[in-house]
Amino acid sequence: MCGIVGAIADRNIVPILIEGLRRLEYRGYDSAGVAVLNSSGHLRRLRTVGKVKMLQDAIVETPTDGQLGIAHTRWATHGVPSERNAHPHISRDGIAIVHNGIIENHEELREELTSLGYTFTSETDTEVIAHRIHHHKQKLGDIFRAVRATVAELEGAYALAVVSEDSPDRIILARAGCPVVIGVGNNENFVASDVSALLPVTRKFIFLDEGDVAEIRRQDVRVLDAEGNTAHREVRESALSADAAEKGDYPHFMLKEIFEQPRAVAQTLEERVAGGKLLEAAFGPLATEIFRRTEAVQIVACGTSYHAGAVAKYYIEQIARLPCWVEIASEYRYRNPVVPKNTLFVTISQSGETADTLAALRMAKQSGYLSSLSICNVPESSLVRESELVLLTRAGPEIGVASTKAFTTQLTALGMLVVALAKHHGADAERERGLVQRLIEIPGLIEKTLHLEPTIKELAKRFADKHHALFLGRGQMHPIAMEGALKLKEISYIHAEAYAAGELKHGPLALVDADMPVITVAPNNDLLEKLKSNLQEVRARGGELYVFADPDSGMQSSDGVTIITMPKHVSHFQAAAVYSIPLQLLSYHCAILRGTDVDQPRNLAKSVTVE
Ligand code: HGA
Repeated sequence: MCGIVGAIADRNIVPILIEGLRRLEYRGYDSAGVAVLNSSGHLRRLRTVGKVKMLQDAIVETPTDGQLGIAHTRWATHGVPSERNAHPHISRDGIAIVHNGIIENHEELREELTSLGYTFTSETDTEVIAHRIHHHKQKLGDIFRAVRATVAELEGAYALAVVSEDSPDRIILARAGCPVVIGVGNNENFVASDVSALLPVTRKFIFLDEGDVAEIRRQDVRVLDAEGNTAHREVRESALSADAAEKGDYPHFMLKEIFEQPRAVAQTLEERVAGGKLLEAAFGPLATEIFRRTEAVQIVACGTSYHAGAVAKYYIEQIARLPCWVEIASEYRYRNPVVPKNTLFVTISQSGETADTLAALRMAKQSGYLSSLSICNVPESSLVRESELVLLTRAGPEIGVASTKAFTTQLTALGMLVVALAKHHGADAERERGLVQRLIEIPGLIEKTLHLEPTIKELAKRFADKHHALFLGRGQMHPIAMEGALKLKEISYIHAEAYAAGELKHGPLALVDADMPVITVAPNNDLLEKLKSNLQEVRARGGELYVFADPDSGMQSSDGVTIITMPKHVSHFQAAAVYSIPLQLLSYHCAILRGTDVDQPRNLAKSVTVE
């Protein structure tokens, strides 16, 4: 995924730009570039394909320094990864821009600019923005006003940083659908797409709102809102650790990663939803045509990713009204499946190197599927390279072996897939807007749920000496119960099983007694009353019940029944991600009490690259 860094200071800013890009590397990219205003007032641009290290080497070879500049790591959406498509893009008379996002009306704008005599040197959607700014600047005379006139014409999503040779004292920024943050320094200011890029130089940040256009100078920041009024945006202090691969103040990576989920989910949505719409080009240039033709979906994955897929099945069937099947990769790859016409093959993997999933994809490519889509956290992985469509989760590096933020970002990415499929199969713009809004609310709901940690820590004391536990759920919460049981097994080594609550009476009820805690997730959905009956069956056999319940579920704690109240207003489309949080916290605290190695549980590896 693209990253932006910019700086204006009284010192050479090139090392700041490079370090910033390096810190954004985990997001994935294919090329990198800088544009710096040198001491003679000219923009010097360097771009390279590959790692930031290549750009660093190019800078050593062609010494480049200056006190104002912008830099970019590109993850191509329009035009192949190449030097000429890498950002910054330049227009006549020394205007340079870097851009994150997708401009949906770029073809129209390109045609108009071509007729005005502009020459294009790249295949990107971004280059139209550079020329458009130049075009407006000729009439308006000022770079800030030219950027404002340009963004008014853009459809899609963007974060922009713009510099101009004739304005050597400022960087212009704009945001719609993609984040931009201003880093505030002493007699120097910075810009980035993510605070982590700027942590070595400042802890003070101003977050731009949707539609804002801003300019930063050495000693000044000016922001205009979408209506063109001067806007006051608060300066906030970041509590983030300067090193993302450090535990910071957390005792374990797993706990840190649990608490990173609001941000990870929000990042997964960035650039992909804007103005109540899903920008489906984020899945790849062929996405629209493929989703239009999709008549069924086959999902294949392993472990936690399989559980994310199992949740998606419910949503794909209920919301997009398409048949969907989910299977464990190690089983799927040795079957000889019959593939219905126009079936989309979806793989899910954190690392993108999971051997069974990769083998399943390779087999599927010979089996007559419509197309392949991977949902993955590692942009350079084999799964991503070998799939036709890709949607990257942006969880950042996940170091704890037990997956947490990778899971909720997978659910988010699958939520976007559901919206994309629904759009082509009957959902109107109103429905799309509603679903997109539900997705956007998930980070806030997770944040609220994380406040339950002290309660769950206390609760864990009642589990730590148990040998077995049963997790129950119904509908899309059944896979969440499975994920809860997997987490508890993985890190606390307590044997745990998950059942669809309606299955209890067909066998597992025989296990229930006072020593078998039964954990249930109970959002307020149309299966709630059925679930309550199943819980009565447990209680009648002396089982201890722990229920994470919606405030409107009507359930209350009583003898042998502990109700933990979840945040209000969690809708059907949000419940899976939100209700997985307390189960992660519960397994974490059980593991702590049992003294296990939380981040590296015995016998397990993070990326399962063997069969
Ligand atoms: N559309 C631009 C930027 C891509 C991007 O933001 N990726 O995350 C391009 O293709 O260069």
